[in-house]
Amino acid sequence: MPQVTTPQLQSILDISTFVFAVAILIFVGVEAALLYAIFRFRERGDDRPAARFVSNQRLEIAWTIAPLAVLVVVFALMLGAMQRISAAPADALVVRVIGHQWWWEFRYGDVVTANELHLPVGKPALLEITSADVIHSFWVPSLAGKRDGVPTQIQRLAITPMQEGTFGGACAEFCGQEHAWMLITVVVESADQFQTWLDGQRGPATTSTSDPGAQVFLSSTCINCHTLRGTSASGTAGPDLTHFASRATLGAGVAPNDDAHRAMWIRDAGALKPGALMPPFAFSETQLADLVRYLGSLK
Ligand code: HEC
Ligand SMILES: [Cu+2]
Repeated sequence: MPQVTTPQLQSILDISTFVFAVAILIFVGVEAALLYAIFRFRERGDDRPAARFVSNQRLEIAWTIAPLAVLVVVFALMLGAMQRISAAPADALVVRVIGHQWWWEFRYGDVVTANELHLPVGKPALLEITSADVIHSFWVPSLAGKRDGVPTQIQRLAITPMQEGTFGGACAEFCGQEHAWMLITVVVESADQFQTWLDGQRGPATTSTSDPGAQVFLSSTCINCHTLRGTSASGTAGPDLTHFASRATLGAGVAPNDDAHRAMWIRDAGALKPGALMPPFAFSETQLADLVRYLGSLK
């Protein structure tokens, strides 16, 4: 059986189980009628067309009404389930989820982060899913169903996580070359841990302009595409890096977030993630080392 960790998944499982049970009943009923007809009438042994089918108005009405009734019931139950998986109480935690080629932006009010979604356990969250470019699809199978991120539209997905832990997900709509490396990490933690995390993300970058790594960053084109809150870097084409080092991976899950991979990423992001929309950089070894260390300090 699938692991069900949210009431929303339970709604989906309930309706699937019901439809499956109805399908089994129909299958058994139809097969039974078939076998009955074969054995009950086998001695007729008669292949005149009229003997094979004699019109029966009552039967015809019945087999028109019965499937219709089944579909109406399933449709009504489904409307209820759709409502339950996309609605949340007014005090729910609202997170704006924006798909980009090929990474995820998460906005908690004015707190902006990427690729790693944090949620407090036991509290309803309402994701408002959209896209900055093409159609993406937010999918974390252990927490909820899929929901497309469509440019200019907002689609809602409710998640009430009931278990702490780290849950993996992915973009589920083919969105270009790096679609397969557009992973999602969801960290479900206690209310206290979540608040600590959120407060940490809210603060400005731990930047001292005298840091040689900060100088490399702020004097390069990095600032056109990345934001470091509290500095002049305010680009939005790439992930907000204000608290980049608090994330476990880089490039939406393509590599662990450590010094070696940060260096590889800056030298040539396309070597780690072919097609990534970040250009390669030819820094000197010292500049690169300073930059990598600095990025690692952005907790
Ligand atoms: C043309 C825009 C552009 C420029 C210039 C640019 N980046 Fe990026 N950067 C991106 C994009 C887009 C991504 C996301 C790529 C992906 O995951 O597919 C990214 C991702 C990153 C990441 C990984 C972030 C994460 O959360 O996974 C780091 C670190 C990074 N860039 C650092 C830099 C540094 C340092 C510079 C300057 C030397 C720089 N970038 C210059 C566009 C840019
Ligand atoms: Cu995508």
